[in-house]
Amino acid sequence: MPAQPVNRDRLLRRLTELAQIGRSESGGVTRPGFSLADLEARRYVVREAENSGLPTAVDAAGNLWLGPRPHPGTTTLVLGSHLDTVVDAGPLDGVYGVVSALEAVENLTSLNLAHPVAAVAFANEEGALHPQPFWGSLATSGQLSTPAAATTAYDGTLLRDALTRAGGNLDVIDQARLDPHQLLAYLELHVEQGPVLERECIPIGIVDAIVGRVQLEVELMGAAAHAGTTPMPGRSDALAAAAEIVLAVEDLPAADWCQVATVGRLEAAPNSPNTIAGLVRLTVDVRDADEARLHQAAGEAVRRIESIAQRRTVKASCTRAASSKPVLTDPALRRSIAAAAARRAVPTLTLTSGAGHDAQMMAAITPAAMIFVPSVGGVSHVPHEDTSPDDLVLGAQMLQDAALALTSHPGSLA
Ligand code: HGY
Ligand code: MN
Ligand code: MN
Repeated sequence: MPAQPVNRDRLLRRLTELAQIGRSESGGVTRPGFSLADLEARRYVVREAENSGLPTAVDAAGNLWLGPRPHPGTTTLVLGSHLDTVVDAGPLDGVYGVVSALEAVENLTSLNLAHPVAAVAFANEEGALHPQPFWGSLATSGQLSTPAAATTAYDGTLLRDALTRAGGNLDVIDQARLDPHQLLAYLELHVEQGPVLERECIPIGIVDAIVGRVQLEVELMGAAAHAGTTPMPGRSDALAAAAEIVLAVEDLPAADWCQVATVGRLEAAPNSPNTIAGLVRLTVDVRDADEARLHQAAGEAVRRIESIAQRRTVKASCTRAASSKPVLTDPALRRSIAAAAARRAVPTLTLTSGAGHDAQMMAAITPAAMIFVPSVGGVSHVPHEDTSPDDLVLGAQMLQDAALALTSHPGSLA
């Protein structure tokens, strides 16, 4: 029996409806992991899946499973991405991959396949509120470090409570860990978030590698004081030190330490116009496709931060909040995706992902690969992130076609 094709109206309706959940005044979407808006989006997806007759479940890490879950006696193909977003995000990052994975499971689950197909929305991929990005996929791949499990959010709330509210349980977090013997592979469909596919007028990207990332949390402790009565010499101005640090981090790629480096988050205290800032907290995001370069660059960032802080009599503390290895995707999966596209005479292009994804965590325990669709203007993590409806539907169809080819016969990945 052939598979039902992707239901265009259903796919686009779900994306439109999900984009209303966590909508901010700017027209963007703000659904940080484990936030109330994130929980509302998860409830929406559960309703949609259960209305299609699919079972749903939440594991100990808060990952939301739609359809059959990996289980003993078989190897399951997992399709997934994430529902949580950054602050003021667009309507597609992550959610497009989850909605398309649900669509594929709905269309394939009734077929008599050699391997089951599961869909998963990984918890807290972005780390926008609880600063442990890739939380859910780190947990399923057994890479979560215990200290991270006890973090508090940027708003001071406890991860433990937020996770419980989402249906997870920190005390038995290991139960979220997947057994690699129960997995056939992992496939993730995602918007490219960059300019390549649009520039080359190619509708389908096949990802060959995903860059690695180190995220530092930096705290600068100076001395708050009156802005008017405190002489310039001898100030211990945490915000002035931070300003110099932002530029020193920005300089790392120009000095050939790494591909990109960004200070994206900065909080000053007391953040008052006529008080010298005594405390600044900021984040450093360093990325590279080479693991050694990545860690050398992170080390150089810390060295520069400490040197600037010392010269400005500010105390700096740098902690590594998260890191992800650069990974290569699985060649056999890439060939499967290319073959699925060729069957529909769809042109493809192979490219590297500058964004991190749950696929790079899952690559630690099972063959993993990604399919990209073009991003209008090459932008993402902004409200005007966009992809044409035709490209969205074609990408979902490619995911489903590749999934069907991989699960129709035993050992298809040989
Ligand atoms: O930051 C990233 O690379 C992704 O959006 N989590
Ligand atoms: Mn993102
Ligand atoms: Mn994403």
